[in-house]
Amino acid sequence: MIEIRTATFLKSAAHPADLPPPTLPEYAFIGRSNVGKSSLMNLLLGRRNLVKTSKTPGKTVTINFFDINGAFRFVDLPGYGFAKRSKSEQEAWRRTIESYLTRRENLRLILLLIDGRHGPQPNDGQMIEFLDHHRLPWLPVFTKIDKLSTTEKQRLRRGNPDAPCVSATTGEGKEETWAHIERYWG
Ligand SMILES: Nc1nc2c(ncn2[C@@H]2O[C@H](COP(=O)(O)OP(=O)(O)OP(=O)(O)O)[C@@H](O)[C@H]2O)c(=O)[nH]1
Ligand SMILES: [Mg+2]
Repeated sequence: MIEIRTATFLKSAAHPADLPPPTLPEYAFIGRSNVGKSSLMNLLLGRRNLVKTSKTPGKTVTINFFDINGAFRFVDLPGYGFAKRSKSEQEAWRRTIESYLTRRENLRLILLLIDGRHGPQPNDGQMIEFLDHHRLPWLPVFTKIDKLSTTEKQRLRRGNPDAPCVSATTGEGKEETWAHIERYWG
């Protein structure tokens, strides 16, 4: 597992023009609002509250960049499926995210987080179609597995042998997720 020497907030971008220069490899986290993106990033980085988490879904509305070891970046993408967003806000979200995902030459891997209790939802399916259509490298990650019974966990793992199952609460799955990320290194 990689040693995290420094992990710092780099910048927020609301528009494609605000993106930092594509000078370092990026690993992006995407998924429904409240699925646990920010919490997983904090777990992987061993930082309690570097990436802001919230009980209120839809909190992250910008693309947030974090510099790790001056060597690569974690990218927190705003969650989808947040019902209270207006049509025009959803449209702005879609444009910003799609432009980032399809035009970012330094994007190495997209971690698509799925709630382990519910499995993929229709909007997860749409995101997967989008990622596959653009031939983008992505990895499913099942979250909140501390909420699953042993039997449910076994079933999830058997059905998805190549996907990490994680809990930001217990730390389970941290090393497994890093191992996957490192396969897309460089
Ligand atoms: N039990 C449990 N709760 C979790 C876990 N990960 C996140 N949560 C909780 O789920 C809520 C949302 O977590 P966030 O990490 O903020 O989720 P997010 O995907 O970043 O949400 P948005 O930024 O709003 O899209 C918070 O109340 C977290 O404490 C987990 O592994 N287990
Ligand atoms: Mg978040």
